[in-house]
Amino acid sequence: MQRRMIRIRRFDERASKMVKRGQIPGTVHTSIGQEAQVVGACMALGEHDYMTGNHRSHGHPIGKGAPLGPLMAELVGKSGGVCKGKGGSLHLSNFEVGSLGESGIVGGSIPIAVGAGLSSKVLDNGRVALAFFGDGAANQGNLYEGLNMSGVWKLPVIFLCENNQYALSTPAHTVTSGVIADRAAGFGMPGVRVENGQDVLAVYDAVSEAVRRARAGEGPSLVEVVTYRYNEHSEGLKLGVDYRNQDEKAEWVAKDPIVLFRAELIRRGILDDESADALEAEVLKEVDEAVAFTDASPYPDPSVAFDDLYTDSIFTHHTFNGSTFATLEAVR
Ligand SMILES: Cc1ncc(C[n+]2csc(CCOP(=O)(O)OP(=O)(O)O)c2C)c(N)n1
Ligand SMILES: [Mg+2]
Repeated sequence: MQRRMIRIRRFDERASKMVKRGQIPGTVHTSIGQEAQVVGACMALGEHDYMTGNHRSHGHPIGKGAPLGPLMAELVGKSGGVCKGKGGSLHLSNFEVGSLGESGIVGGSIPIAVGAGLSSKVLDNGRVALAFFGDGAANQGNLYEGLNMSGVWKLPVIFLCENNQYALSTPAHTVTSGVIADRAAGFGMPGVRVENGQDVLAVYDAVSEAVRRARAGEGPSLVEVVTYRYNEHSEGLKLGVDYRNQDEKAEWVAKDPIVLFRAELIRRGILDDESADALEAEVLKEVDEAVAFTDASPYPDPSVAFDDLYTDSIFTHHTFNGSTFATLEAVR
């Protein structure tokens, strides 16, 4: 868990630098500060389980154990990337670790996870599907259609709300009526709120119970994890308004999930200072190697620009990559 949390932190820090230097086109959305929520949820899943993400989703495949090189190459648009460089930061999928895809449409990937859950039920293959989405997405209609349908059919789906308390510059409490987790009751399923989303074990325990239920055929669950993003909404984006109270931010930075878990591992005698530092150094090396892998990978040849792309009238340009592939995989 600690290794994967550090991988996410260092990978996203490097990606942030690279995007500011123009080495990654567009922008990237980091999960810095949210690592416990990401890793706790991903590690509660089994190797063959599915998950879908949103625009903030490099951390999800890393949390599920994916190697860093092909992910970094994808951000840069290289042919060695997980989507051969055509997905980029916002639309990558990584089937090797069950990541069916991200969507740049807020809330867009929730129905994909429901579809994957339906495929598991039809095929009776024991796989569960977990949809990651934000507090902003929690107010999209897609979620309620997904909760209802998966509740009626008792699908093995986990709805995982990453409540980092902001959607861009909008504080969640100004646009959210009631408690997100409590909405599950309206669909006849359990809703759990993990107040300390900076504690990787607390997240792991809550999601593990939802996974157990789903696998046992007891149906879906909604898990809301309260967390905080330390960086801007997306790297290089200056929103021009001071929408976050700096004292509030400092409070959450003081609850850094990686620092907290390091102390816990040392307290339990699983690591000592030396081995904890060694772990940090190993991960930094992995990130350097991921960048070297990316540098060595060529850009895709223009002749393959339209290979591996599938379109459907219901998809916009945003969902070209991840979601469409995901639907195909679910149908298969
Ligand atoms: C349907 C839709 N509406 C608006 C946007 C613009 N947008 C991109 S990210 C974002 C905020 C999403 O917030 P949240 O769901 O809480 O996720 P977070 O960025 O906090 O992880 C918005 C409004 C979009 N991409 N898609
Ligand atoms: Mg949010």
